[in-house]
Amino acid sequence: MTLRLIPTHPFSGQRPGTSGLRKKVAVFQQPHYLENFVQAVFDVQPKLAGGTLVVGGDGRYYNPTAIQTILRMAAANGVKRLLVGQHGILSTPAVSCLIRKHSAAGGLVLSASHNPGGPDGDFGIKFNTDNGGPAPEKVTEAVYVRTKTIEAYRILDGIDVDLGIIGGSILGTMAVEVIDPVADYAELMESLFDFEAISQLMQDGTFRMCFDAMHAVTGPYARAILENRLGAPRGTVINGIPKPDFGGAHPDPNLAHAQELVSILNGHDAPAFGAASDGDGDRNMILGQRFFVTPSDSLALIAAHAHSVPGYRNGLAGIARSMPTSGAADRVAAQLGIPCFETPTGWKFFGNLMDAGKVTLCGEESFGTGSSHVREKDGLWAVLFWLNILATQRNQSVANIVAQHWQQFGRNVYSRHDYEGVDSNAAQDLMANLHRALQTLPGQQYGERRILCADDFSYTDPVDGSTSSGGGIRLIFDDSSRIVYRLSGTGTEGATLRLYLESYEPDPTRHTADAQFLLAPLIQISETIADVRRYTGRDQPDVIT
Ligand code: G16
Repeated sequence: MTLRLIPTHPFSGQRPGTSGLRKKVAVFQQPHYLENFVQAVFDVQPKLAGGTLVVGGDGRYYNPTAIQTILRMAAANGVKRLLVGQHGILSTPAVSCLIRKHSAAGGLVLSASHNPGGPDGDFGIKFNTDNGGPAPEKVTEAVYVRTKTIEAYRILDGIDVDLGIIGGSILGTMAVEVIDPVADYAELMESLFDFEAISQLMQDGTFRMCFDAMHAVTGPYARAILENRLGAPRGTVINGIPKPDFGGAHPDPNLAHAQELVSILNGHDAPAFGAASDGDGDRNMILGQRFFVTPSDSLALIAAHAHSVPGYRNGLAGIARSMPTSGAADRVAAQLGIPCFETPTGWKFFGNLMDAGKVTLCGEESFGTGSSHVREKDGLWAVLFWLNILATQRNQSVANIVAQHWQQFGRNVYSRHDYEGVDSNAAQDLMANLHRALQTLPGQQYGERRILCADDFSYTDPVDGSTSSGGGIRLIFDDSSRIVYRLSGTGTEGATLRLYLESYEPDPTRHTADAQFLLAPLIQISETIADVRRYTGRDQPDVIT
């Protein structure tokens, strides 16, 4: 095998977004495009040479090609040991679990998460550091800076590694281990949850659930854990075989894209519990019979019930949520007497807090929930947490559990409106306009509400003092309701405008009303202030969650 130094030229736009570098497949298929980015990672992370690297992806189109390239580049860049999932499959939380368990120097995840796949779809790559979490901004920026001057990359010539067979081989001087993608992760889950109680629930004859893997990476994990270990009947997991194009669907577990699951849970003779996960297995959606649990409420509920789950019985150090996530978890934290941190959007901002032992649970409105068991959000973990709650609260429906929670804490009514594929300049103009209004908005009255403060969210990490700005425009009203405007950092076409709407409803007689109905006045205010329709050219959002 020959080590080659291949001359290359920099590509513009290789700056990682909210979660790694995401582009159309065709962009990644350009000669040297993937290689440049990977070499930049090796260049700014010298400890990968001589260390262990974990590699895997969500099974999407172009994964096999990219993985073979990365294997040869890892060998050429001096990686000592490389762990790769069988068939290249590893969910994002499984990568995090493996990095931590095997003291790896880092991991590369090949995924564009919930974005569609296939030849015309999206591809992505992200680097996770030795704590198992997404690289922090100082690392992603260093990678980006390196991509701007790169002149050559290192790669071995050679034949492909057979990823179909579990076992070891040697590539150059690097040991390659093709591993069972599920085993270590499943063992970790078993250490956190009461599998005995959950399997009794699964087999008591009255409880039924449905898990939609959306043709993505969690299929093998969910089958192994829910069906094989916990005894849920075969067929509990639907769409359980990962497909390169996710069956032509959008592997995003929300009300708009997980339609098959939603119709099962809304249908006749619906199961008691429904859940879905996304392309790379870090997101989750939780449903009851004809009932949707918002991710913000799910975080709050998980926090409130943590004492009944074995892995969390000793209590929570604290909770963290991204800024646009509702304040429901803050109310639980206050009652538990623990801190609640508000971070920018992006799981990478939770890493320091977890490493420093300041928080145990983290969550985001974007269908992400997780804990310090790994350093990524974790879809199946959230599903198992809910199953553990249901197993200890037998005879309670998901809707009842949430209703009781609202009765105790009040309801943070919440919704996100997305305008996708908007003209980038128009979206920038909308945000710039809001920026200019920040000084004049406080004090203004809109119907019964008055704006108390308006800002662009910025964050100082309490652990290392690093700062992050431009987190989104917040308008906070005197009745503690809130509007947030933000541009997504994960889209690959035009801009996606996200509008986050939240109000607080203490009155239990109004708790069952539809969120869009309760938020209607706030939605109107958000339009009046930002002129969303004019800038986006749309009459309504593309996706409402
Ligand atoms: C990623 C990040 C999350 C973030 C989400 C949405 O999730 O890991 O922290 O909340 O994107 O980000 P944005 O609003 O910028 O599109 P995933 O599941 O796509 O990796």
